[in-house]
Amino acid sequence: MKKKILLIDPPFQKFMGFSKAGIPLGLLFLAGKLKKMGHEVEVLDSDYNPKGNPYPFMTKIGHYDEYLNSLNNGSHSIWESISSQIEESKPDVVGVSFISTKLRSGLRVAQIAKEMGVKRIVAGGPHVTIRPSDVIKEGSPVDYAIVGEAEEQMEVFDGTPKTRIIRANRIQNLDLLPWMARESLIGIENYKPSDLGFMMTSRGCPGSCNFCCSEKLWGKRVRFRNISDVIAEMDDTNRRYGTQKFYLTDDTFTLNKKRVLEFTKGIRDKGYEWGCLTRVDRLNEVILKQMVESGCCMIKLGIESGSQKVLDLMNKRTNLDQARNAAKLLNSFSVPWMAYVMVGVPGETSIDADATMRFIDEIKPTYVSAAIYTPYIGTGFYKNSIDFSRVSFLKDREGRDHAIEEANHHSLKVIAGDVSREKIIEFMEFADKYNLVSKKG
Ligand code: B12
Ligand code: SF4
Repeated sequence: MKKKILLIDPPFQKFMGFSKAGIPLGLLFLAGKLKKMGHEVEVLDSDYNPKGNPYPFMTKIGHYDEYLNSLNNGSHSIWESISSQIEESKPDVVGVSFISTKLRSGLRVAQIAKEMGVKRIVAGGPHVTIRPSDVIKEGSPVDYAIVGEAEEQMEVFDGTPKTRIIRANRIQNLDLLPWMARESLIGIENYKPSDLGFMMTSRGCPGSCNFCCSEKLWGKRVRFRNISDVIAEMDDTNRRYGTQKFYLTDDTFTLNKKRVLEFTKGIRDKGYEWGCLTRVDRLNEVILKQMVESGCCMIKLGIESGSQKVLDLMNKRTNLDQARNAAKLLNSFSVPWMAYVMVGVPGETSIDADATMRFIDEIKPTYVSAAIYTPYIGTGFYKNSIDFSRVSFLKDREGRDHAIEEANHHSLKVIAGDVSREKIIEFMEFADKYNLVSKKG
C-alpha cells in the first residue's frame, strides 16, 4: 500500500550557526527507490542553513556547547520547524539518518515524531550501520534500524520485518539503483545549484586508515557506477536545476584510471566544473591533465600528517614523498586543491604536529582543511589504540561525560592523543591563517 514517508537529516551545524554544503545523499538515494515503488516521499534536510557561516576552524571551537544546550531546549526554533514539517506532511513513516556526531540530535528527531503520533520510525546511516544498539534499545523511539545500504530493504517502510535490526546486503550493481530523487527535497528552490551537484559514483575504498570507518560502511571491494549513467545524471541535474558545478563524494574517485579517463572524455565538452576526493598515491600526470581539461576545479587530498611516524600509525600506506610528488603535480597544473590534515591522533606528539605545519608550508596546497582527531566508532584506532583508561580525557571541564563518538572537534575540551592543548590551538590557527593568506593571493 502506498505510504507517506518523511526522511529527515537531523540538525547539527545549524545549531551553531554554521552552514553545510551539499545535500543528504543517502536519504535521496532511498527516496529514489521509495518513489519508484510508488510511495510519496519528502526529504527534510534540517541542517540546511544557507545563511550560516562557512567557518574558519578556530571559530568552530567552543561552539559545541550551543549544540548540546539546544538538545535540551524543546522550544528551540529548529525543533519547532521539524515538528511543523511533521504536522504538515502527516507521514505514516519517518526515517532518520544518523552520523555519529548527530546521534543525540537524531534520537531527538525520532522522539518528536513518536510523540506526534507517527506510527513507524526507522533509523539508518553510518552510525546505525556501525552500532545499531544505540538506536534500538529500551526506551528508544526508533522502531526499526537498517544496518548498511538500505535500498534493497524497503520492507521497513511498508511491510512487517521479523526483527527490529535488519542487516542489508551490499548493493552489487549500483547501476540498478534509481538516481537520487533531488525533487523530493523540501525547499529545493532555496538550494544553490552546486549543492544539488553532490553525487556519489562508487561505493567502497581499498584503504584501511585507522581513523576512518569506510571499510565498515562500504567494504574494501569497490563497486563502480557506469560512467554513462553518471554523466546522464549530471546532464539531468543540469537541465532541471541549472547545476554547472558537481562534487563527487566517492571515497577515492581516481582509483580506477581507465574509468577516470572515460569520465573526463565524456564531460570534456559540456562546460561543467567538478571536484573530487582522492589519495596522494592515486594521481599521475596523464589523468590529472585530462581531469583539468575536462573542468576539474578542486581536488581534495588526504595528506593527513607531515610526520611519517604518524602516517604509519594511521596505516595510511602512503609516504611523504608521494604527498610531495602529488602536490608538485597539482601545483604545476595550477588546479586548486585542498589538503586534509589532522592533529591529535593516538601516538602523535607536538613535534609531529609541528612537522605537519612545516609540511603544509612546503607543499603549498591552495587550501588546508584541519581537524582535531575524533575517535569515531568503527575505526581501527577506536578498536585498537584508544586507551579507555584515559576516557576521562573526554570529560569536559565541567565534568560532563561526552559520549566518545561525540568527542567532537567543535570543542577543544575533548582531546585524544599526546599533543598539547596549546599546540592544537596553534595548529588550528595556522590553518586559518594559511587559508586567509591563500585566498588573498
Ligand atoms: C559528502 C560527505 C560529507 C559532506 C556532507 C554532505 C551533506 N550535505 O550531507 C560534508 C563535507 C559537509 C561532510 C561533513 C562531515 N562529515 Co562527512 N562524509 C561525506 C562522505 C565523503 C560521503 C557521503 C555520501 O555521499 N554518502 C552516500 C550515501 C549513499 O551514503 P549514506 O549517507 O551512508 O547512506 C546509505 C546508508 O547509510 C543508509 N542510510 C543513510 N541514512 C539512512 C536513513 C534511514 C532511515 C535508512 C533506513 C537508511 C539510511 O542507506 C543509504 C543508501 O545506501 C562520507 C564518506 C562515505 N563514503 O560515506 C563522509 C562521512 C559520512 N562523514 C563523516 C564525518 C565524521 C563528517 C563530519 C562530522 C566531519 C567533521 N569532523 O566535521 C562532518 C559533519 C557534517 C554534518 N552533516 O553535520 C563520517 C561519518 C562517520 C560516522 N561514524 O558517522 C563519514 C562516514 C566519513 C568517514 N569515513 O569517516 N561530510
Ligand atoms: S581515509 Fe580515505 S583512503 Fe583511508 S580508508 Fe578512509 S576513505 Fe579510504
